[in-house]
Amino acid sequence: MKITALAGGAGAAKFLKGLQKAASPSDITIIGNTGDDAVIHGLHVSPDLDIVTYTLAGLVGKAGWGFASDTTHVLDQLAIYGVDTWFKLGDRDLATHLIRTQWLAAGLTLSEITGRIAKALEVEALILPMTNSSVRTKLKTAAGAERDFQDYFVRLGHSEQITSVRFEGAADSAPAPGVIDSLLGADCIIVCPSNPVISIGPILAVPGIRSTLAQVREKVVAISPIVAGKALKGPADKLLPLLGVQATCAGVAALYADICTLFVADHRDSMNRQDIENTGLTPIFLETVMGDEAVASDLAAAILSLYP
Ligand code: FO1
Repeated sequence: MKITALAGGAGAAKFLKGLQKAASPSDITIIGNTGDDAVIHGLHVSPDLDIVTYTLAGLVGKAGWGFASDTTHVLDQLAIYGVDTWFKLGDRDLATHLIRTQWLAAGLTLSEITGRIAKALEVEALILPMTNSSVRTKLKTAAGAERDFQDYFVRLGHSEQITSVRFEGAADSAPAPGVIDSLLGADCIIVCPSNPVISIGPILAVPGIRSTLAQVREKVVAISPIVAGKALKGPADKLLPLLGVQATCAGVAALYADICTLFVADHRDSMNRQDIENTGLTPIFLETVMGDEAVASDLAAAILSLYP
């Protein structure tokens, strides 16, 4: 069974680790968000692609990003030189960004580089960036400033009130090679439990991706990242109202109504059944709070069983 997944960062990666257990890894294609890519200390960082890669390789750190047990000698030395080191890059992680930046300068595409890194870390699933072009998530604050994604998310701890989000460069971007084919060729497409505004939003903003999903929506299932009106991690609950929906699983269902037919919400939210049905989607209530890998693989297996 061929499976394609749309993924943001840590929430998606936890689910994908379970999916890798429930299915054959070589049958999995992951389309990753690159809207939160950034240039830090002159290096190209692709946080969501790396989070997924390191997690599937079994190497991710406790925080859900970076390598486990990494050291910070380079950052510590930069701090001695007076450099602001708010974005925590471990030494081994820096090697990834160094080689990515070198390979980009040598003319390789982000797809090729992502594939090389995954292969080196022995990840069998195919990880594709949503696009090889530059698409950057920008957030407008209530005070009128426009923030780069990592500035808003990490440096300022997503504390500011946001009035709008845009994806710079999206209109002129194209899906990376293999993205559309993987959607058309999949038996099952899973929208991971990632932030619909800033993780899945940039992927859907790449021309051709949303329209292709709409075309094949009978085989698309989305998983709610909102449980009991709260995002398990990050600012999804604060950002959903920007798209005109409530911060509930039914609000997320409304955003995905054109691109899927099945909608997985947490069993704690089963009182939202009617509201989800009102969006036209069929709700399925499962345990989605992935406290450990077994919950993630059970969730993945339950979802795959919907596509016999
Ligand atoms: N998230 C943080 O909250 N603080 C950090 O210092 C940080 C560093 C970091 C380094 C490499 C990387 O790949 C990810 C990193 N993240 C960090 C996570 C990242 O900013 C976000 O979780 C994603 O961009 C949103 O999915």
